[in-house]
Amino acid sequence: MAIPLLFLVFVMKSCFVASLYHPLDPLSPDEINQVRLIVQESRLGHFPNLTFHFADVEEPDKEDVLKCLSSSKPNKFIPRRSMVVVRARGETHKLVLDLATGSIISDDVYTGHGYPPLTFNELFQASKLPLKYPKFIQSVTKRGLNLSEVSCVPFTVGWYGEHITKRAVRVACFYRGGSINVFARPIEGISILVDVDSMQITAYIDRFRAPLPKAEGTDFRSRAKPKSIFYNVSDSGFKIDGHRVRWANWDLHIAFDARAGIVISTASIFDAKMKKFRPVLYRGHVSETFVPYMDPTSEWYFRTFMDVGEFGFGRAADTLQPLVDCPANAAYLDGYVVGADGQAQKMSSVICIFERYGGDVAMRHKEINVPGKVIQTGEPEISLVVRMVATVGNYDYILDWEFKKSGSIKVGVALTGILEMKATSYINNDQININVYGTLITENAVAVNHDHFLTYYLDLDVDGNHNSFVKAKQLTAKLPPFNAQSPRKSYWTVVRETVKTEAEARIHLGLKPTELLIVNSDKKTRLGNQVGYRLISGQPVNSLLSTDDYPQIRAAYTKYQVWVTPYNKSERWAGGFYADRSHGDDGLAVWSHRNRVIENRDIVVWYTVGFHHSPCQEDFPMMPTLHDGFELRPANFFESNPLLEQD
Ligand SMILES: *[C@@H]1O[C@H](CO)[C@@H](O)[C@H](O)[C@H]1NC(C)=O
Ligand SMILES: *[C@@H]1O[C@H](CO)[C@@H](O)[C@H](O)[C@H]1NC(C)=O
Ligand SMILES: *[C@@H]1O[C@H](CO)[C@@H](O)[C@H](O)[C@H]1NC(C)=O
Ligand SMILES: *[C@@H]1O[C@H](CO)[C@@H](O)[C@H](O)[C@H]1NC(C)=O
Ligand SMILES: [Cu+2]
Repeated sequence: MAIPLLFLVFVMKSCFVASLYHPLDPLSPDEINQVRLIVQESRLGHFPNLTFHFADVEEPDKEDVLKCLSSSKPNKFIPRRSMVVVRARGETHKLVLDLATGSIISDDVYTGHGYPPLTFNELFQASKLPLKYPKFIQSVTKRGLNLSEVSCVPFTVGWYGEHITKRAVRVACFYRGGSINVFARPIEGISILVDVDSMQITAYIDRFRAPLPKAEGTDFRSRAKPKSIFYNVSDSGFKIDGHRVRWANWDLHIAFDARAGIVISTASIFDAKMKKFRPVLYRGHVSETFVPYMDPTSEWYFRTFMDVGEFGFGRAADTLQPLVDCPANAAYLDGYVVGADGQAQKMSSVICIFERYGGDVAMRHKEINVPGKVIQTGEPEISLVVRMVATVGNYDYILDWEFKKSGSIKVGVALTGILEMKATSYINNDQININVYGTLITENAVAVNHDHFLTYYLDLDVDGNHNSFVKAKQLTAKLPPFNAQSPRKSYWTVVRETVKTEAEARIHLGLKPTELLIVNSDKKTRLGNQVGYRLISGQPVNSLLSTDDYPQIRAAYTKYQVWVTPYNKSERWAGGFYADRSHGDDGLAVWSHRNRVIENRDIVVWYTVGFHHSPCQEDFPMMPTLHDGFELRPANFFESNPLLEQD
C-alpha cells in the first residue's frame, strides 16, 4: 500500500518536538481522512455497504503518555494509532491502524453481543421509512391526519432477553400540524420496528387511537433577547494552545470525542509553595448515560436509552449559541467526527471555554478582635468553565467542567429540552383512575416518569498514580455517663477506612455520613495528613428498577452511585463498548465483580449523577434547567489555602 508522504509527518511527533502536540489529542480531520483511506484501500474497501461507526485515537499506554509529557528531551516516541469500528457484510470489525505507516495492525470481527453506535444516516433513513409504508399511510389517513405534517423519530430499542438480537430501531411518529414542538403531539398506538441492516420495516402494529394533543401552547421559543451586560472582560485569563488550556493555576488538555463529548485529560494544578505542577485528573469524561422510561406498555417499554454508547454525546453536540449557551467572553473550539462514509465531519463551536464571574464569593472574613482595627477581606469567585451541550432527540444536556483556583473541580449537569409525552384521552387528573405512568402536563398528554443517569469516568491521579480510596465515616460517639470532665453525652468522630477491593468500593450514598476521598498512598503533607481529594456527591440517586429487569441488567452499574476500579485502559465505557442492544455482559458491574485490589494502585472512580424525573406542568412545553453534579475538592492536598498564594 502506498503511503502518502504527508502522513509520515506524524512519526516525528513527540511531546517535545511539537509543543502543541499532546498524545491524547483527538484525531485531526486529516487523520480521520487518512483512516478512511487506509480502510478503503484494504480488503474491507471491496465489501459493499462499508460504514464507519466510530473512530478515535487508540488509547496510548498511560505510562508512555506521562513519560512523554514529563520529558524535556524528545526521547519518547508514542505511536499515533487509531481505533476504528466499521461494519461490512453484516459484520462489525474493530480495527487498530497505525497512522505513521498507514497500516492495519489488527482487524477483529466482533462476535459478542451488542453493536456499535448507529450512524446518523441510518437513523435518518429509518425515520423516513414509515412515510412510504402503506400500512402507516393508512393509519394516518384513518386518524384524519395529513401525511406531510408527520415527523418520525428513531429510537434505540435496548434488549429484553432475546438470545439473538439484530440491529434495530423503533420509530415513533408525531404530528406537527402547525406546531414546531414535534414531541408534543405523538401519534399514539402505533409500533414500528425497523431492521437497520436491511433498512426495512419488519413489524408494524396499529393497536389503538388516542386524541392528538393540541398544538396551542406548545411553542417553546424564548421571547427573551440575549443580553451581555453583566460584566466586561477585555482580556481573558486563559490561554489555548491546540488542545491545551492554561488558566490561573491550572494546566489541562481538552479533547472533543464523538462518544463522550468533552474529555478532560492531564489536569494539573500549580502549587505555589512547592513551585511545581501537581497532577490531579489524568482523564475525566461522561462514560455512559441511562435513561429508562417507566411505562411498561407495548408502545413504550423499549425506551431505555444509553445515549453515549448507542449514539454518542459528541455526535449529539450542538453548535453553541453565543450569549445563550455561553457568555460574551467565551472562546469556542470545533470538533471532528467520522461520518458513516469515513469522511471527517466538522462540528463547529461545540465546546466553549470561559471565565465565570458568577457573583459568588471565593472566600472572605471580617475580624473585629484585633484591638483598634476592623479587618475585612475577601475575593470574588472566578473560575474557568469548559462546556458543551448535547441534544439527544427531545432532551438537552448542558455539561460543565468548572475549575477553581482553590483546586476544586466541579462537574455540572443541567437538563432541559422537551419531555417525552404520551397521548391520552384524559384532560383532567380527576378523570384518571388507572396508572398512566406519569403526569398529565397538558390536555391529552402525559409526560412519562423516567430517570437520567450520567456516569462519569474519573481517572484521578492525586499527586501521582499510587492512590487509594478512603471512606471517612462520621460516627456518633457516646461519652460514658457521669463523666467528670464533660457534661456532654455525645459527639461525632471520624473513622477512616482504606478500601481494599472493588466490592467494598460500591457505594450507596446518603445512608450514612461518609466523606469519600481519593488519597495518595505515598504522600503526606508536612503535618502528616494524607494528601488527597474529596468526592462531594450531588443527590444520591440510584436505579429503582429490579435487578432482573433487562434494562437494569444492561445498566447494572446504576445500582450504586460510586464504584472504584483499578486502572485498565480498556475499561472506559460503563455500559460496555458495544452498548446498542447489549446484554449486560460487558461494563463496569462485570469488571468490578472480579473484585480486584484497589489499594495503593492507579485507580479510577466512577460517579453517577442521577435524576428521578417525575414531570410537572412547568416542564411543558419546554423544561427549565434542572441541575445536579459533583465536586472534586482538595483535602490535605495543599499545605494551606492555595488562594492566598495567588495574586
Ligand atoms: C447492502 O446494500 C445493498 C444495496 O445498497 C442492499 O440491497 C443490501 O441489503 C445491503 N446489505 C447489507 C448487509 O447491509
Ligand atoms: C398537507 O400539508 C401540506 C404541508 O403542510 C400542505 O401543503 C397541504 O395543503 C396539506 N393537505 C391538506 C389536504 O390539507
Ligand atoms: C470593556 O472594557 C474595556 C476596557 O476597560 C473598554 O475599552 C470597552 O469599551 C468595554 N466594553 C464595553 C462593551 O463596555
Ligand atoms: C483489562 O480489561 C479488559 C476488559 O475488561 C480485560 O479483558 C483484561 O483482562 C484487563 N486487564 C487486566 C490486567 O486486568
Ligand atoms: Cu427528564
